[in-house]
Amino acid sequence: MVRNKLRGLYVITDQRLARNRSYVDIVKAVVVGGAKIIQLRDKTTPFEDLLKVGPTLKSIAAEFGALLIVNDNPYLAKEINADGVHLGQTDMPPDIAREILGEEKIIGLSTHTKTQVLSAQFMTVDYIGLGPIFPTQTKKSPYKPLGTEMISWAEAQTRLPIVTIGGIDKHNIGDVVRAGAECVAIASAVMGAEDLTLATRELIEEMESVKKEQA
Ligand code: TZP
Ligand code: MG
Repeated sequence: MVRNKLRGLYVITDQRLARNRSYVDIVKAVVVGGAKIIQLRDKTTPFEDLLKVGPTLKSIAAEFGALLIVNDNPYLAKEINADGVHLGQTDMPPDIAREILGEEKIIGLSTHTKTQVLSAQFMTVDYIGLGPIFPTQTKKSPYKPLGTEMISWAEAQTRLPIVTIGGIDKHNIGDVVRAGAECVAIASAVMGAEDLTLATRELIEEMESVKKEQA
């Protein structure tokens, strides 16, 4: 069931890149554009403020059949009844997040190397993030860009749904889909756009046109 939902465009919030638009505006704009998963990624706003806006964001996403995933913090995810949490390799271990969230919620884990991809299969995770695929400014990371070859490799190695991430935009999303990606996560190519809905829609159209080309 989770596997079926982890497809399409996964949009990661970045309020600074979105010129401080409100979360309600950001989430509305991207779900109207067709995003299927929204990740609330905010490392600076106080927990209490995210707690206040969270339930509204969850309702907006649910109204459009989209999932709301919280970055880093399973407690926030639980409190706002989000659909799940996304963890990095140095965040809380997935099995502790599972204790907090229970079996029904989604747990995602970032992976950056072949070893991390293979190890994730033995953890209580529902999908893996794979990246950075291309160079990105959004997150300082010691990991070199993996390139699209890594997508085909990972798709062949693991049964976990894969969410590709890092430096993906309308010019290269086609290559990511051609390499086998079913779910693509994007921050700056949406958050930095003047019109978030249009940017989301254009990325989805490009994904779909490449999929048709392959069919
Ligand atoms: N980690 C690496 S890139 C990224 C995260 C969380 C966010 C995606 O960034 P962008 O702006 O789409 O490259
Ligand atoms: Mg994290």
